[in-house]
Amino acid sequence: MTVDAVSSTTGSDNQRVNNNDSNELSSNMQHHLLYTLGCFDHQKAKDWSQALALAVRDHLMHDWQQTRLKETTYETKRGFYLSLEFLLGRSMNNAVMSMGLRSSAGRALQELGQAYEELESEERDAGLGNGGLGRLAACFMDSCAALALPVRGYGIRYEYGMFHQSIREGRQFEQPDHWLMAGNPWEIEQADRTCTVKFYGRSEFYVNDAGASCKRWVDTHDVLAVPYDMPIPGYKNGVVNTLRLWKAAATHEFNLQDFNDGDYADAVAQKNLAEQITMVLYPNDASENGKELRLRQQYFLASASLQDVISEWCVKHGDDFSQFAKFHCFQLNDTHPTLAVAELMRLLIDEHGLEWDEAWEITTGTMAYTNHTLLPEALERWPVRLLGELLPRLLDIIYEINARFLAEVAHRWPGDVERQRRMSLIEEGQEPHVRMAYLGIVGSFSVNGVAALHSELLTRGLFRDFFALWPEKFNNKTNGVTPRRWLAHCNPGLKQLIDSCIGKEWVCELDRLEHLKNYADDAAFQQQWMDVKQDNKRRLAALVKDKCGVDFDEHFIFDIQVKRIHEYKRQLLNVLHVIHLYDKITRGDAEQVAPRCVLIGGKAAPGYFLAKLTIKLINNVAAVINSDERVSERLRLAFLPNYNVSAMEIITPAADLSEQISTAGKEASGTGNMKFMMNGALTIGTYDGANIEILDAVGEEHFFLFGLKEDQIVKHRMQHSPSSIVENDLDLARVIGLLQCGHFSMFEEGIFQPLIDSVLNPHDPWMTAADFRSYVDAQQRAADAYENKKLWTRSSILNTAMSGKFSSDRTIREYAQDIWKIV
Ligand code: 26Q
Repeated sequence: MTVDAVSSTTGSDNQRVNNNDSNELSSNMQHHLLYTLGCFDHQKAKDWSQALALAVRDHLMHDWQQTRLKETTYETKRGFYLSLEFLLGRSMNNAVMSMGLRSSAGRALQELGQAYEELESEERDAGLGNGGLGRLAACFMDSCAALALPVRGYGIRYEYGMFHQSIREGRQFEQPDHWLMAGNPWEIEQADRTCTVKFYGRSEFYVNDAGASCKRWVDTHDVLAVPYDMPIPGYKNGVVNTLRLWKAAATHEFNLQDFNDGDYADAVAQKNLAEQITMVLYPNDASENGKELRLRQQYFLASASLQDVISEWCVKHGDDFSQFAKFHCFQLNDTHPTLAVAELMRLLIDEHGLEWDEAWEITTGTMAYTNHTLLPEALERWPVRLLGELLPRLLDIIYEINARFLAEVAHRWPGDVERQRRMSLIEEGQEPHVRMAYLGIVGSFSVNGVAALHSELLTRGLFRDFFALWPEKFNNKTNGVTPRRWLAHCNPGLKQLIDSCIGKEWVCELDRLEHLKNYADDAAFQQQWMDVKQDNKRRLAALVKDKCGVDFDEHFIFDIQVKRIHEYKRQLLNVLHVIHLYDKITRGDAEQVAPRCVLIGGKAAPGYFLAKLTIKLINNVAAVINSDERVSERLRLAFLPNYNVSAMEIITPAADLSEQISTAGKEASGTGNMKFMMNGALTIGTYDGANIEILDAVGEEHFFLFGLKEDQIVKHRMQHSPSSIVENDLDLARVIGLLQCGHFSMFEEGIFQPLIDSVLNPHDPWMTAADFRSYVDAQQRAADAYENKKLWTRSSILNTAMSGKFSSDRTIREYAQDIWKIV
């Protein structure tokens, strides 16, 4: 953009208003209001919001075009991030900040009688993900663009994203999230890049023109994949990368055929069947495992994305794939897109005439797999029967990959049949299954975990046999989060304070935050730091009041746990502690209890009984605590409904204490822990996932560590005896007693018994009783520490100062250097 001679400074970002930008935005908004949106009068905030989005989008089109043109010159290698989930949240602020338009947009809107913040909050979250894994993909896209790396995301354009959660009588209810209802100004349909994805049919032998015997996939039911592109702007660097999301549509031929046969109704039904594929995001739910529609989604993404990349390649190189691996790398976000391994083989062999060995070299030279879980029950397996029906040609290929792989195992460990059985891609049994993680490992040149402990546990446990065979494939890439969204955008007060001390460069070089250490003991700076936190706490308190009707007092410690509800994450342990505090206060020990507001939020998978019951417990306990005046002077509890990305943007800056309390060895990494640390919260946490690296970075004095470690858990498991723990711990006994006697379920007798049983179960996999005492003690240390505001603030500053490692820029640099080899 040209620089205008007359500029002034406004806005929270202290950016200069560029009058050209401001005028351009203004006239483009008015243009879009009338010509694109057809608003003749009575424009509502949502209309202005869309008009603003379209005007901002116009502004980045030129950079988008330039970035795209560079990609297809094949001068450099490119990365492709394949993921069933991209949990983007809102796009507006990201785009506006990236292009340095915040002040200009503010001015333009002001002159049109609108407020930027209000329009920003009109945008619906793109909730195209469940939680950590999906949000990680979104942070990664942001970092790739910020680092000007040629990386494209491929995902699914779900019509319905993550469900909306409401709470009635303390229980979770799910409503569909039709986020596209009012249109999505950030997407552009690219109909001319539509491709066809095959399903069903059968594979047959035939003899090709050269007289060779080949296989092909015939009598298929085809579905169209239509791409929708979303811009991913880099932070003030002129780069705009692409996130390409696929929508399923019925093929024209299909309809025509049936229409011509006179079978109108059937044709329409077929159309629906095809379009079902991208209708809804699956919640991460064990009870949903093995669903055919989910498999169709996975293949749909893998096939469409690979075809798209290959067709771009062929424009320049025809069927010459000799250099293909030099220019492409596919990162598989968990096993969800791992059918890509078999699909790339199929495309290269069946559609482009390569020999097996050549195709295999390309496949294993371009695929890289990331694992995100250690829970054995979460590892994906698909029934062979289902694969054979839905994707017969892929099953052929998987069998062939397995045969060749097992020959390699047999060669390495002659006669070790048991090992072959263990490592086989096919799990034998009544109903044989394909082990998707093993397909990912065998078909990739790189396998990584997402935190140091997690990666180590993978090679020691789940993937031990594969590590013995190919140690060089395995590596760690500790997760990170984007500091643009998770500090600069969500915490403008802190951003301004940090900018004023150490300059603005930290936004793209987060290690620079370490300079804040020099201010950690500065009384004036500490006061400013506290003031920002108080403001942020007031902002969250208003949200809690609005959504939960609970009064949060910003002078209390804000103790927060927000994440998916799962037994291993132990929201239950948190509630047990809250009940313990309640018990202490009602017993007359109030003076001993430091004033505390506890906030818990998160969605339970719709079919996950104990997770949903935990939500009910939190709400029932909250109702008792908040209505008892003796207690509510010191203790408040609220469950925030419909926790999502936008809610997190208000929650993170307001936290004093971040709850990261998973059973050691179960949380692969965690990323909420990083967002909280960056915003100056202190962590109360177990020795698990990335908590360990947070602890290492900030030091034990500024972190409340508790609980058994992973190796202790393994040892302790055998003799775990919750009943004797309860016998020897009066506090826990009283908590269980309160639950048991129905104190929190007055008119709902016995409803919490399953939760009580889970704690008292000697085989409790989550070891809740075992960590109770240690947790309560750590909470006491946290409460005591909070009494000394200066020391607490010092620790808070040091947490932010030492959070540099947890920028996703660092993570992406590591992917780019070590795996993708694109820098
Ligand atoms: C599987 C089968 C059928 C339907 C859904 C799923 C499914 C969907 C989503 C399974 C798993 C997920 C998501 C997993 C996830 O979010 N894992 C988290 O990944 C984060 C990023 O690496 C880590 O920080 C967390 O520790 C990990 O739990």
